[in-house]
Amino acid sequence: MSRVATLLFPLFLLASVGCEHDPPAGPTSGTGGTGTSTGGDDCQTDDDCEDPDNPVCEAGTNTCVPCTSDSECPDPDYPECVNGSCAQACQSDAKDPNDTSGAASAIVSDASGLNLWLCPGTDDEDWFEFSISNSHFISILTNNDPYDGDFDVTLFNDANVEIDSSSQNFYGKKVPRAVEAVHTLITPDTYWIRVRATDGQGGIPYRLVLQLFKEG
Ligand SMILES: [Ca+2]
Ligand SMILES: [Ca+2]
Ligand SMILES: [Ca+2]
Repeated sequence: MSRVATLLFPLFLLASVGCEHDPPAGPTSGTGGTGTSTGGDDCQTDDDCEDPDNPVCEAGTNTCVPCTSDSECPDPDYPECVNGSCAQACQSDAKDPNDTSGAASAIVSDASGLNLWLCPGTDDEDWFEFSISNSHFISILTNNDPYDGDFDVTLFNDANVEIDSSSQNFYGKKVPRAVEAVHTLITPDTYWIRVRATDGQGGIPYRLVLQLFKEG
C-alpha cells in the first residue's frame, strides 16, 4: 500500500462506517396518508399508536387500526374520524374559494400573516397573487401541525414558470414539516403563490406569512 493510500485508508473506513447507519425515522405522514403501514402489534393504549392512519389500539389483538367513529378520537385536537384517521373538522377560510390561479386572492407583504385552512379532497389548493415593480427578496413561511397532513408552497411568475417550491425530500421520501419556506430574489412581475395539500384527512389549519424586502 502506498503512503498516500495508507493515510487515506483509515479515512475511507471512517466514511464507510458513517454510511452504515440507517436514515433516521422521519415524522409521521399526516392524517390519512396513503401509506400501507399496518401499525404496531404491541400497543396497550391508543397513546401507543402514533401512525395517523392507525390511531386506535384494538383490544384483543393489541394492534393499531383505523378509527371507525368519532368516539374513537378522544383527543380534542383531532376529534373527528375521517376516512379512518382522527382529524380536525374541515373549515373554509376568509380567502376561499381561491382554488385556481384565476380565482387567486390578492396578498400583500405583512409580517402578521393570514390564518387559513386546506381540506384535502374539498379545498386542495389556495392561490394568492401579488405584483412588484422593483426587485425584492421574498420570504414565504407557513406553519402548521404536521400531524394534520402535508402541503407544499410553490411560487410562479406571470408566465406560469415555477420560481421556487418548499417541497423537499427527506432521505428520498416526502414528509410533512411544521414549517414550509420559500426564500429567493424576484424581479418586477406578477407572482402567484400556490399552497397545495398533498396528504391528510379532515382539515389542515395553517398560517401563511408573506414578506417582501426591497433589494438594496
Ligand atoms: Ca383554503
Ligand atoms: Ca382554496
Ligand atoms: Ca410539504
